Amino acid sequence: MSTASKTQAAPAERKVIDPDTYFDHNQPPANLQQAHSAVAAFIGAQEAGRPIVLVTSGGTTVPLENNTVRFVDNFSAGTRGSSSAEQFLEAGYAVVFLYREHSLQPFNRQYSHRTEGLLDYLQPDGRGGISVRPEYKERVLSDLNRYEQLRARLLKVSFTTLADYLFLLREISLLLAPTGARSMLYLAAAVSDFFIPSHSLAEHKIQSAGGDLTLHMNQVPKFLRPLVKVWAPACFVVSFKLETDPGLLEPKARHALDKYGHHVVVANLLHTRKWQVWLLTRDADPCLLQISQDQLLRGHDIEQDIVAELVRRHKVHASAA
Ligand code: PAZ
Repeated sequence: MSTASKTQAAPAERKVIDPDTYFDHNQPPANLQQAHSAVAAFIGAQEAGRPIVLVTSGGTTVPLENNTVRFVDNFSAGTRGSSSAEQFLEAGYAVVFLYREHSLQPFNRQYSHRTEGLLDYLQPDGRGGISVRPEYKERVLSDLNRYEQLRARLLKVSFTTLADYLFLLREISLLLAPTGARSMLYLAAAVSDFFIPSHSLAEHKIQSAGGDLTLHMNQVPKFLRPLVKVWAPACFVVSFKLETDPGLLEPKARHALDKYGHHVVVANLLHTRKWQVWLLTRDADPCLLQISQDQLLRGHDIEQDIVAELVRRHKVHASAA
């Protein structure tokens, strides 16, 4: 069989597999055991009653080859997740931050993925050491103090592929389950809806000598269902819904709420996501959260408003449990 044809499955093979079958047929990430131990120890170290949140952030990749040279990526810089993690820390939460490797991270996000790199903030101090350039000093010191104060309540775990993400999501959800309503799952990562099953993956780099490449991708099983019903049934679950067609946003968000029975969907449109989102629940009208362009320019992140509102709702949920 040629490499190119190995990446294609005949339409007749196409079916939606269930989550258990997915885990049976895909490889767990190399950091799964280490993440299990670190998250278990982190949860165990939190003082009684401290709320805990799992924040997922960044996009998953879907490899086209086992020895991966090419992959399909999902859009997300990790701004939403990393900024939200900061807000949860400020609100007193312990945060497990499950993020796409090399995407934005809490606090450090202000100093990466910009025109300036680390070295642009620094200068030799003339005595063989380094110092922060005077024009950045105030900002760096304030961010550093904030980070130093809060970082003990932050645990970071990274993923790259869809499979990494799903294995880690299941593992961390199962570890959080015994903490019940005290924990929130805040699923802001952009997760692929399609993947190439491992048995159809090319082993080596797909060669161009064979001409055009046609990809056939299967639908990813809906993991929110077991997450809500089986993995972490007592936790407060918030999912995100991203659309580009405004007409689809509310119906799709409502459909997710009805289908999975979780607590909140945060709905956003690609081009307005930094200043406008809607919080949807089963029994109320959508709650619009919006900031002005002026607020945005002055450094107000909409995540401050999203997290404040969710913290309020989580408290209600936890006290009713
Ligand atoms: O990471 P970012 O700030 O660039 O984008 C955030 C987002 C749009 C990925 C997030 O708000 C979101 O909607 N996540 C879920 C995407 C989905 O529907 O799969």
